[in-house]
Amino acid sequence: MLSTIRNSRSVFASANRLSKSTGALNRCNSEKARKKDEANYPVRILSGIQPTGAIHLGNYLGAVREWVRYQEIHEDVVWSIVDMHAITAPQDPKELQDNIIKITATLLACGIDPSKSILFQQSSVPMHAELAWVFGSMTTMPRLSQQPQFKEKSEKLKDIPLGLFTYPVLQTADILLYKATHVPVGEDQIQHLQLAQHTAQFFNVKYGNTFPMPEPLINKSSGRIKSLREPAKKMSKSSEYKKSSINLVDPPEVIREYLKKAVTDFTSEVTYDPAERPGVSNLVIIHSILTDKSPQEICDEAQGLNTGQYKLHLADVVIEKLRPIRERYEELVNDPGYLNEVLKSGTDRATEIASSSWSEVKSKIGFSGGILSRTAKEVERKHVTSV
Ligand code: AQP
Repeated sequence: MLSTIRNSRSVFASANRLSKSTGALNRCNSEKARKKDEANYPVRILSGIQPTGAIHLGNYLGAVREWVRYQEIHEDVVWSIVDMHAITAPQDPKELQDNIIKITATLLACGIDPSKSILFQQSSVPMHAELAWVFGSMTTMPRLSQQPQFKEKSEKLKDIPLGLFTYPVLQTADILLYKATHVPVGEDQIQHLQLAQHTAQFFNVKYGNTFPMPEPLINKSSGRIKSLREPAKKMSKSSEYKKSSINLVDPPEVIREYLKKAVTDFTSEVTYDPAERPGVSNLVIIHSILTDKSPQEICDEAQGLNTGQYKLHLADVVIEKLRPIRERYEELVNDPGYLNEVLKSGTDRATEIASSSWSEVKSKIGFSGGILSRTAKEVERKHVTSV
């Protein structure tokens, strides 16, 4: 059964249908190109997470929980701790280093298995930066200034780092360096993926077929979990409000306190209405995704509870669901030797794949096989003449 799933692309059918419905993606991904891609490139799934803080419920329900599922149904999966992306916002070096180790421990505690996945730290494979330079030379500034994340994040800044502007180019390099065919993304990342598709297409036309056309695997939960303090915004590692997110490894008393303080409204009933009642609806959606029940089922079960009582009930559910992750995390985080070993082995495996793509790119764009091979030929010619 498992091998049938592995050998087919059926698991991606629903995500592909979603991507097909996006006009621009459709243009890039003609059915013909897709079929050709399927023949040329084996399925490889790749995604990343920034070590900008502790993994929260939004990251887990929107991404990491799905990663664990992909790992179980497909053998070629690559997860990256994208520290190079993280430094596009100011980071304290000591904290960044700690976060990388803590995120590694949390991912393993969530079920990422290094024997089934490649898990590595982005900056330990320098070819990400090298390929990003190549792609940066093929990308225009108007195209980059259209990227929504840049617009959103730069709005708040007086001095905008260049890295924030070129972030999507590095993301393109992350994806294409591994010839990833599928990329789990939130809907907010669709345009970044379109840039990766555009770059792949541009490169393939100019230098010959080199990269697959990466397709999004859209998780409907991505970006859906909102801040507990500002329910109009997504739950975020870098929020200025301390009680806005629940981290997977938060102790029970913290989870209880933060949920108790979650912003709701003056209606005491528990209903699901994200437009009119974003605060309580966010709690319902967290509950619903965690328990694999529909929001309606959650509201039906909560009948008779006011929002204050419901928050305490939800806190118990969240604490119990996260307990195994927290306990495993505590064991792992006290074993930095093992965590470093996991990252090192992930780096070795990632480097192997990346080196092959990077040599191919270098040779196609004229970075290798030039001076060196000519010199070798000249030497050979001289040798033959003198003999
Ligand atoms: N609130 C969310 N709900 C659902 N999914 C979410 N993701 C992030 N926030 C939510 C998904 O988590 C994955 C990893 O995200 P990331 O670390 O690469 O960056 P991000 O999306 O910018 O997440 P944060 O927590 O908001 O980080 P900061 O504060 O550093 O920008 C992605 O797949 C994302 O969709």
